[in-house]
Amino acid sequence: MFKKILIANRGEIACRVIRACREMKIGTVAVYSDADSDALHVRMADEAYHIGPPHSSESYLRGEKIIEAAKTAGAEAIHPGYGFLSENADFVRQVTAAGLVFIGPPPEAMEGLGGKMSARKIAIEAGVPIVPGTTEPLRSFDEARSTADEIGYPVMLKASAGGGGKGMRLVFEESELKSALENAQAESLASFGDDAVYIEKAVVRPRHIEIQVFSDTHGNHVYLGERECSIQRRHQKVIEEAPSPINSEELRREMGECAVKVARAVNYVGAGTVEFLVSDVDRSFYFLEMNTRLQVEHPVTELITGIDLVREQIRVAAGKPLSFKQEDIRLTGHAIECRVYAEDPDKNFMPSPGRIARLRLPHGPGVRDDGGVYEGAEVSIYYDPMISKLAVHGRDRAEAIDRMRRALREYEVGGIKTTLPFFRDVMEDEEFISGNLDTGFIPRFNERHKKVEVPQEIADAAIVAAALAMASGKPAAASAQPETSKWGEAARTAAMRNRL
Ligand code: MV4
Repeated sequence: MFKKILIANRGEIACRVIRACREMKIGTVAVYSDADSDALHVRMADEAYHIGPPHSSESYLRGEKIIEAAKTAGAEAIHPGYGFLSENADFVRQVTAAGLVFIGPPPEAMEGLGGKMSARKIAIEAGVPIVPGTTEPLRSFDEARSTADEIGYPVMLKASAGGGGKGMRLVFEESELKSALENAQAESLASFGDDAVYIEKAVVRPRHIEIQVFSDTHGNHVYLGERECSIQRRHQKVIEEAPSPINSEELRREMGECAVKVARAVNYVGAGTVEFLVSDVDRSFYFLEMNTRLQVEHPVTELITGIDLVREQIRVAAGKPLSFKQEDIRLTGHAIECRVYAEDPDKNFMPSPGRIARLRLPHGPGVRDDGGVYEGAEVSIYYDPMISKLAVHGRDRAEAIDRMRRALREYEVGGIKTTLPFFRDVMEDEEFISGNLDTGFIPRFNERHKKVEVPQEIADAAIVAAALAMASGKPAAASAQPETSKWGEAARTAAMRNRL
């Protein structure tokens, strides 16, 4: 077993990995930029190495600096956390070439699953259902038109190099297709330097449900239940829960077995998450992508399985077999996680950096706060504004909601704005409590609470446009607007979410 591990990350996930190492009696090495010299993960680690200026491209993304720190410290392995270099196959190769162990999957698996097109092909090969559509980028408008006729409207155009919804367009009828294709290609080129776009059947009112899988170096692949991640804002998950409110043993087994097929197909090693879209109409599910890292929302899976996923990552990276078999997995109770961001819900969730003048964390039965800050800490402008994840566990979903309400009441943050008030409202919301969730939840919630997610003038126009389009029975007005305008973007997003 390793004697010392370097954590190539910051914030709450760095603190999380340090905790697992401490319990395993493994020494910990933190790395930090100028902006993080007083950060919690630096204070918690046994030793810490400065790796450069605040901007990630000069620090947390500089693989050679991280490897140099690991060698100087005498660390045998590097844990990447999530984000930064956690899915960078070249970094994995550099770590291995330096004689160190990367705590994560092999680079080949990372590369095979990293591209949307190759991932879809792997899923097809593995006999896992994908959304009907192309597995190669569209070569012409005519091909887009004929494919759309074949699969039927509505269709979704997606950037092959894309992620997080960038370059994605929902198209309800042929008249919108040409402009949607041109704009998806333009946005993809601007965002990723690659204008390749493919087409899929649009899954209407989809739930985003993902399966946690774990594989070791002895050919074992196990699924650890599912997570419901349908409550997203701008394609960022904000509330996650396990199990899904659907909570069907059969669906869990079918999706879990598909997730394991994908992992086995690429000789996966470590923690991975297979994302699916699940139609709320008939519960059909479709492979979306596989994330080759530990996810932000891993705590809800840990709470219902009792398994420490970070400890398991470290054991597997050290060559040990998984400490459980599929038949050992028992899901107990229900867990919910709220991602606490330093953002102002009354100002369109814009970041609210600054000094945390007051911090009172919730505690007590079934409450877990994975945080990366302390009272007096600075929330920096340089990094993702998530300051912690508040997770709760109860015997069932109702108890978990009650516990989350109680924890949110106890949670106090002063000096900066946070998303805590938003979560307090969600926990009282009838649609949320019903568990009938889909990816259109937040736009509908905002409607009910008269909060808009985009600048006021744009939001009002977008909602009116979508409402007029709905009233007229025509496709969302947004799609008739110049797609490059912010107005069009906002209207389209609002309309897409309401119509999916
Ligand atoms: C879809 C979809 C419906 N049909 N693909 C969003 C980004 C990436 N995670 C994939 N996403 C989706 N792909 C098809 N064929 C619905 C989503 C989706 C979504 C779409 C619009 C607004 C919010 C969303 C949140 C999660 C997933």
